[in-house]
Amino acid sequence: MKIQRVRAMEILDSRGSPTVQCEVLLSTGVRATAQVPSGASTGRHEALELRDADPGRYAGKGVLLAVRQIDRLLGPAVVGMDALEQPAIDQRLVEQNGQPGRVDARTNDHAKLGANATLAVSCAVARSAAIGAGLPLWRYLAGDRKPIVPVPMVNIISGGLHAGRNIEFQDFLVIPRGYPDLASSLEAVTLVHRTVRALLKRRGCVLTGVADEGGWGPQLDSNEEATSVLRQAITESGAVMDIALDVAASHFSGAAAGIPSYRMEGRSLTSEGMADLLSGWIDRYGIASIEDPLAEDDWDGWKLITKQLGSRVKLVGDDLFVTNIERLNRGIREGVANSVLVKMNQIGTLTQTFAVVDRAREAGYGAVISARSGETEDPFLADLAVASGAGQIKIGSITRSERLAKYNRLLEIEKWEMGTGSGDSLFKNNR
Ligand code: 2PG
Ligand code: MG
Repeated sequence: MKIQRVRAMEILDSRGSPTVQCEVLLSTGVRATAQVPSGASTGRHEALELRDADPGRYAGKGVLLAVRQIDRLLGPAVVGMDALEQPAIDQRLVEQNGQPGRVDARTNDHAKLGANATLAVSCAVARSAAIGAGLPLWRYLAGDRKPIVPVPMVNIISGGLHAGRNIEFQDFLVIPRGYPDLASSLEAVTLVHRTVRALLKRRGCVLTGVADEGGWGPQLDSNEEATSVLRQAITESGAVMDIALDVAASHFSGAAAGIPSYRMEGRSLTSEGMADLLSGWIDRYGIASIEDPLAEDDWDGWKLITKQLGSRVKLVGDDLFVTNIERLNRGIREGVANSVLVKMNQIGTLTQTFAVVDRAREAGYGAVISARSGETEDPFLADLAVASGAGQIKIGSITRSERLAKYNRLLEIEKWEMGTGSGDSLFKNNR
């Protein structure tokens, strides 16, 4: 199945910002597209997202340069290759940076090309290969891995950069516990989402809409208030849920005399102070998972918080690891965190993404496959999550169709495509 033509265009994402769509045409006539997402609370160590910086278009956020990279460089570099050879294709894409070497074994920030350009090609090639092979995308991507319908962690209340910095913490999420399948767990999640709205209204909060990922973005007095409202809503709705937080601490951190500090609610906390604060919430509110409790370069703080809380909760590195195998390896070596958030566009190719999930599994770390705050209607992420066997996915809330495209695809995989023997649902083991 030779790649015959690759082309790209600029489209818009869920925030109305430009992003990249790529189309791959195979010699067999199969045609497939893929669209890439974009973050707002991005980690400093993420691969480059190439934007035009032309103030005359989309306030500098146009992606015509990335489109041109595909049309003129990346596309021609993979034309003639076999679409089934994903690792070789991803390696060829990365090599276009002028940095030859194995894709899966080293850092690569896609400095010249833009991870938005390489990822669009990588995903469009995979999708065309799956179609050509006559397989569902998740089944094609899984290879030897055991596919699993993941448990979602679902955003209900938003803060931080996704909700106008109303409160500092970025995501207040729920993880359904004990439901027999994804369908029934999502039904329970929608109840919690609605109950939170009712509770907030009772408290006199004005809700004029939803935040970037479809969760509520209320003006509350504190981060703890958001956590407590969420717990109350879970109880009132009769749902069985754990709470997960994405503190996204990099985005309100600083340093005083070289010592990391966290400015929240009018005060400044040390890394130890953050660990103590969160420690007190774990049992009080039933918290099972905390993402980025500390900043992306606060390795000493992370070591400490992992010692203190690592046996009680999942500690997930997002800005910390940025889906980069070298940073994950450092974490594993130094006893930092126990889970990794996996975002394809933080690293730029599918092969590198899978390498991180596989490495995490090998080291006994958890992995959560994650969307970005700026998303498209492309459901690729759902298939990736199932294929990876990671067992957990984070897509945002259960409103807004760029999110639902993924949830609905997962429902479809669960209901129609995962016949007995072809895969597994984590829900069976999660009761
Ligand atoms: C995160 C993501 C998704 P963003 O921090 O985990 O919630 O946000 O895509 O803006 O980085
Ligand atoms: Mg995060």
